[in-house]
Amino acid sequence: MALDQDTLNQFLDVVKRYVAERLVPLEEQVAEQDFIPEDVIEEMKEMGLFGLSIPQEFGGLGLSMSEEVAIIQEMGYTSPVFRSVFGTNVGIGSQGIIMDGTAEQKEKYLPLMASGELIGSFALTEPEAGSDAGAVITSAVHDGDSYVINGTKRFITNAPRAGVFTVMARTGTREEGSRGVSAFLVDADLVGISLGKPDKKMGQKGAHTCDVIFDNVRVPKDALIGGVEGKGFKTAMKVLDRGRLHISALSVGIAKRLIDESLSYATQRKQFGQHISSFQLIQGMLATSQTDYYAGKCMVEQTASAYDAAGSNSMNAAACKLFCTEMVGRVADSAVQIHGGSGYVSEYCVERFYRDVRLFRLYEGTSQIQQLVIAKQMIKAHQD
Ligand code: COS
Repeated sequence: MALDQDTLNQFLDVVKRYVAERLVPLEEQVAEQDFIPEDVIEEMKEMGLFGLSIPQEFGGLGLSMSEEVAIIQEMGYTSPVFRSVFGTNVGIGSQGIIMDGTAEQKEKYLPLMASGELIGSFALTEPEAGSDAGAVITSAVHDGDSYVINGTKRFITNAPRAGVFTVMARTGTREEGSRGVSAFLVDADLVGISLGKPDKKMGQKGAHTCDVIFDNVRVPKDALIGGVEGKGFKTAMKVLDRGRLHISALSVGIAKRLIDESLSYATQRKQFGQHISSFQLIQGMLATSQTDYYAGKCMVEQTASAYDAAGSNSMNAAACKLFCTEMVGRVADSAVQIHGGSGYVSEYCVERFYRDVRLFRLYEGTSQIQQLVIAKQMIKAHQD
């Protein structure tokens, strides 16, 4: 544990209050304007949220995985776009450096990421390489003391705010597959980098994604993560293992919010002369959602605790992501159902959350990719 129990409890309390008093009242405005006010971002920086997982020696809070999932569950109680602003710094935008970066790379980037001064973005997906992440065609060609990067990355979260991209690019041949992929730290202000137009998304308004285009972008040799070619795919997979647990915790937090919204509505709304919460068919939906939520929470906390004790377990991280993201989809669907016609209009937040949570079954690996990861590990373990 990075924090003693009292300090962790206090921090959890601060985040919980901040979510309830500051962020929840802003949700509608952010969704409508597709924009998070700068002062909120500044407040989140001051709270240390950008550096949750970054080691203390680099200015972060250095939280353990168990501590991180506890905080992220609290953050899940509000619109997920607030978490998204700092989420890449905590996860996919910084972890490549933390896990595999050189001492110089850590020194250069992590303190700025921990404070939130620098936003890190993760650039893996391409127009033709989504689930098949080992098939990236963005190239990085060695040229003297530099590499020259060319290619297009797609759906890149926080790209418009990013100061540095972790870019997975091919240094080897296509035939080498994932073994020919390397990871680079590419500063966003380099000549040759441009952004596509903002993606028009189904939900998560306020969180921004777009294409990032690299046109003959020259980066120094020491931009290669860890200084070794051909390790980029493995770096990406390790980063995603951790990210999948983080997204699972977020899903659990949102499920809790949706259940509370459903309970509030069901205990106030009257039909047939009674509160609808007195009807067993409504109770059935509430009870199933609560059971789903509790199962997800137990899974996430158990997997995070095992992560702290023994390191990453890809199969269990994928199982958490598969279960928790599907679970929050079911809970959101029931929340809309419990709200009846009101659940379909934007006056009630369940309609927005229903759209927001749809993303979780897609990014950081679709549910089907999680199934593949789980089955592959099962079969391997059986054969070993
Ligand atoms: N940790 C460390 N190494 C890993 C790993 C992990 N979690 N997963 C795979 N590897 C290693 C393998 O051990 C293998 O190493 P060797 O080449 O030394 O044998 C190498 O990486 C290739 O692994 P594998 O053969 O399993 O790769 P596949 O091409 O079959 O792809 C999937 C595996 C499909 C699981 C991967 O491409 C994936 O996760 N895709 C989804 C990508 C994704 O989540 N995209 C979201 C965008 S980011 S928001």
